[in-house]
Amino acid sequence: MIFNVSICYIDKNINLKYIIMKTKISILLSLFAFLVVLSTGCHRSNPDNKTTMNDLNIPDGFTFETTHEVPVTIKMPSTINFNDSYRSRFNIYTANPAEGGKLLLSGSFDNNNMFTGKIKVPVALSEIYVTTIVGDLTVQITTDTFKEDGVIINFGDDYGLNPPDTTEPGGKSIATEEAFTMHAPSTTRTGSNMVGNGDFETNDFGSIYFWSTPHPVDNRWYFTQYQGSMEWYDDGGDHVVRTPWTEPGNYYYGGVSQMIDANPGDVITLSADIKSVGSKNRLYSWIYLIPRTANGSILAYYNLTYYHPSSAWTTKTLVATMPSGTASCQVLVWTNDYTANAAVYVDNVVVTGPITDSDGDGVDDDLDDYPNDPSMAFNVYYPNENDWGTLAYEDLWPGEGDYDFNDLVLDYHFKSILNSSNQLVKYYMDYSTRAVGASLINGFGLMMGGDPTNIASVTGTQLTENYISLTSNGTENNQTNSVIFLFDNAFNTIGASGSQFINTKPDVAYVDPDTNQLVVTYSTPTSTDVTGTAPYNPFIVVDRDRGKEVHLAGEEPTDLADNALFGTWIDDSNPATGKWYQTANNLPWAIDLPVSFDYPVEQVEILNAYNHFREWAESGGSVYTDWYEDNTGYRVQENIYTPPASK
Ligand SMILES: [Ca+2]
Ligand SMILES: [Ca+2]
Ligand SMILES: [Ca+2]
Ligand SMILES: [Ca+2]
Repeated sequence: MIFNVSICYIDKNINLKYIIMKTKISILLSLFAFLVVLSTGCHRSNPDNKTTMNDLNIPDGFTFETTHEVPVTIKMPSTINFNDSYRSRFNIYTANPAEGGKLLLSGSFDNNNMFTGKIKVPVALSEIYVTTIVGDLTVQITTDTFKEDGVIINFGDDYGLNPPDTTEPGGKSIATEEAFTMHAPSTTRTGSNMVGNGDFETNDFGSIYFWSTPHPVDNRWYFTQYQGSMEWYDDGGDHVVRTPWTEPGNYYYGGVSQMIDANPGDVITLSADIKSVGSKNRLYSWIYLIPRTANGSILAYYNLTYYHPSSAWTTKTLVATMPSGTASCQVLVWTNDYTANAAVYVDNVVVTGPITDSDGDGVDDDLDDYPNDPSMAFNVYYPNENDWGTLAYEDLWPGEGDYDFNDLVLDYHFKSILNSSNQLVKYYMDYSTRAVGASLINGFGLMMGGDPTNIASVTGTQLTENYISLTSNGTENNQTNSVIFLFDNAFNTIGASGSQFINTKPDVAYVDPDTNQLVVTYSTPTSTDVTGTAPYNPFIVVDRDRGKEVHLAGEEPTDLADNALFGTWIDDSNPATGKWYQTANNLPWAIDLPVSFDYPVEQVEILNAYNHFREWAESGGSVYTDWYEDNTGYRVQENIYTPPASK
């Protein structure tokens, strides 16, 4: 073991930093060798004796991404008319928010009833939870569950436009055999119930011959009589309506109907709890919104199918926009029951609408994060509503670093504000320099897509060194894209420790990091398709040399990078193939993590701090996608910098 450990250091290439720090190296090496000898991590974690980054076989094209962009399409039912005055909202969470899921993204639907966009999520995240006005879904997002066009989520699968049926749907494809299990919408519903006796606690029912027989708007339910009648039933103290328990010929179809007032353009939501008792194989149910004109003519048959209802109460939700000419709307629960000693049970019918949208931006007040500001609608977050991410850099590019990824360790959290057309209006980036394991003076910036003149202002930056030239709106001069500099001297963003190496050496005083906030405000709201997604294209500028940029692997430099540096020293960037900021072995100079990263101590290569980094990297990111987490056996704790407060 000791021999292996020695190899780690004897083999290491001499680099610039070693020369600069020559006097401190021998002390550090002996201290470090001592620490590693105490540890069994290097030996245990590297059965192939791959103890340096240069030993790794990294597949071409792998850029050390711990996150990826997943294309997502959300399709809403065709019964809803999305337009400039109605856009509604979806939310995407890491999991069901009722079970601790964290908000990632929100947005609205376009005039084609769709959202099409990208979400940036940890590769390790295997599913997301999507909430909309029509229901909630858990959706798989692992790369083997979607194709090139991404994840397609269709909320309209069980929607229909046909009149109530009187023949058994037997031969038809069963719409309820869904790929996904739809849950009742968690979206807040405001407004009073537009139907009377929605919980069926009162035994007051009128009769109509067939579902189409006219009846008044009177807050009262009507049972159809054409082929038997539904029953009012005491279900263990809770009253419901159900199909006949025993009907002549075991052949029943019919329903319960109520008429409400409605107007053109009203967005009406109907939900009902439905279950089966007895054999469900020949039980079928539908919920209908049937808008009618003033003289009773039918304008549409908006419906949602629920075949073979579960024996557990399930909430089904139908949303529709009332068409031109609407004066009233029939709320109908329609059922087919072809089985003796079995029934479809219905309870808790709730009808709400129309929506209230005080600022007229198309997003209901109760879904609008800024209900009185038409220029803003949604708060979205990165990495999510609660957690911080980390950017970790090596700063000797185009020379070789020591792969401890602590020359600059910058934590960040984005809160962005979108308008109701999903355009970026403003963002806040909280940032905190946690470590500067460097002797060079480095700066940090972000390149975003889009014309810099779309930006009104940039605040919260710390520029003191006079090598960054800004335009009047605070973006960098002479850039095609929007380049925002947060700081030009990382040492100014963290206090002094008495050493050049701040928060990377256990024997040097700890500096409590500050948090700063960048605020970027747009004058022309810009689609996130143009700006890209947070954290955009972040980079450091090394040693106050503006041309010397270090980006994440695979990310393009800005217009002000010195192109003469590409392909020099050990950099193997090749603009022709899109290879950027990787060595011939495909090693990077920077990594981005969707968590607040516990980085290695000074001069410990990352693969000797994280036991599964090697497998993750050599697999091209397909195994141990969560290598950076604090799971059992994942870390060599003594090789990871631990602030004294948390020791
Ligand atoms: Ca009830
Ligand atoms: Ca609104
Ligand atoms: Ca608003
Ligand atoms: Ca380093």
